[in-house]
Amino acid sequence: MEETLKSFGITAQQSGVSTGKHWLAGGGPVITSSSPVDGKVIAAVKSASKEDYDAVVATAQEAFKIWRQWPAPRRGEVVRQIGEALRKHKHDLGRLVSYEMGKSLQEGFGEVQEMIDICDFAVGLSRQLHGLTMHSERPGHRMYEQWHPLGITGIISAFNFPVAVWSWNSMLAWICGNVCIWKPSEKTPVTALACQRIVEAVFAANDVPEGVCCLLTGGRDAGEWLAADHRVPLLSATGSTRMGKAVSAAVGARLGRSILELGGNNAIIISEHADLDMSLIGAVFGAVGTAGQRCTSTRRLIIHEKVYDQFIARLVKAYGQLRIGNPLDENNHVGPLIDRDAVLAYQQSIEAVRKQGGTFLVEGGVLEGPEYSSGCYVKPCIAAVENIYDIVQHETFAPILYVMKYQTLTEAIHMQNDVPQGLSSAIMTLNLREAEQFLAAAGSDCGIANVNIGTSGAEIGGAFGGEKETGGGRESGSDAWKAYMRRQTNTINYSTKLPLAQGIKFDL
Ligand code: UN1
Repeated sequence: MEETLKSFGITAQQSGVSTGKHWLAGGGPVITSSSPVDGKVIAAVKSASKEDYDAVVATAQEAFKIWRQWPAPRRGEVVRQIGEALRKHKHDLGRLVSYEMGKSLQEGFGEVQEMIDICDFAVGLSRQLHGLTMHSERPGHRMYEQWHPLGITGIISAFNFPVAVWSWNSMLAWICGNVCIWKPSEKTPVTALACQRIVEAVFAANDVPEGVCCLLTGGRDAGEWLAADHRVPLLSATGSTRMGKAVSAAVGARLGRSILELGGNNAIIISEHADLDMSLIGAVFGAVGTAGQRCTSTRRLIIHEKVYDQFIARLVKAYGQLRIGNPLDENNHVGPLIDRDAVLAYQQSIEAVRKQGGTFLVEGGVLEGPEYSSGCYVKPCIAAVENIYDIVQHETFAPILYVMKYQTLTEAIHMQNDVPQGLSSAIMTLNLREAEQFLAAAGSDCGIANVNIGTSGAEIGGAFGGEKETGGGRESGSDAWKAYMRRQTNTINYSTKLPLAQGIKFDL
């Protein structure tokens, strides 16, 4: 890994605050990043002080004055080059993601691929920031709308997708003409340093002004500075519902804008008409992929009573075949949890499941032995539960899968919706009526609803996000870009009169 760090110019003692050109001293507390893979320290990163923060914001404000005037396709060309650079660094960055975060190497590469994909998407979009034209009710008038850059976009990202979620936000924000200040998770600052280096090189080669791409390593304080700061018109935050509520309240108090992408409690309904082979892969990958630490991870399976026993038998067998261990070894399916706190939360949830009446069909537990010396490796487990249990209503960021039975699809949809979160959902069925019922207005209440696909692994082309306690924000594809711009309605009078709207007469 040392070589990988060196290739990104990352040292063992490193500042984590950058304006895109200069690295500030980093006067805040030192954040030590250690790998959940083997418990070793990767780097000690100096975080931002309030003075660093103010310096970064001041630089970003100046940069915005210039960057907003670059034509959007020219900004897109810079993002195209970032995509090229990411292609070159895919292997190294993917490995670093895997090592610092603990997801499997395949998924580390997949994460970098998402970044490349959003770059490509943003390049095309840079020529398609379309507004509408309207017909004015007045003669000799033209009405249309334009989308203008907004200003500083703050990005708070989570440890589980330490680089991809930043890229969804920043690539769109940049082509939209905004400047970005990124506060990465304090659990994964090193991958953020690597991304910053990659972007800095591309920006330098294109004479992009200093301050368009800022990195602000820090803890909760740094997030609070961004949330309270009226100089930051938009704050996009990914993380827990608790964090999102605090961000939303602080940004809302100053009538700023936020994009929130918070917790999920995602279910797959497995119908009696499902292809069970397909359902098995979807369910297992959804539940154990990234060790259950995606916001889209499958937390609940709602299974038709006619196929319940058969499917559970296959599921239990599949869990028996899972290989848990070093995620950099491609033979392993499941890596570690992010840290020991996460292990504790996993253990507490298992305890709560038992207390509330759940029965384990596959037992969990913390793995021990030299290969698991970081103390972060746990066994994916399965519990038969009732949807209404308090613990089932919560998102535990760990590979704990809840299973439950249903009789009618209406009942299954009710269970699927009957949780506080509303991110991702899926139905496995070959029956057209069932699929359409699931997707209809009275069907899934989630931001993402899939048929014959699991809950995780969304493509970047669609808008990503969810309802209720998931926060309501949308990032990534479709027209999510609109949240990063301000809309302006323009009415132009090219007649020789000044007729008033609504037929009002006002003669002097
Ligand atoms: C997240 O877990 O915060 O759909 C993002 C997925 C990934 C992104 C997950 N494309 O699972």
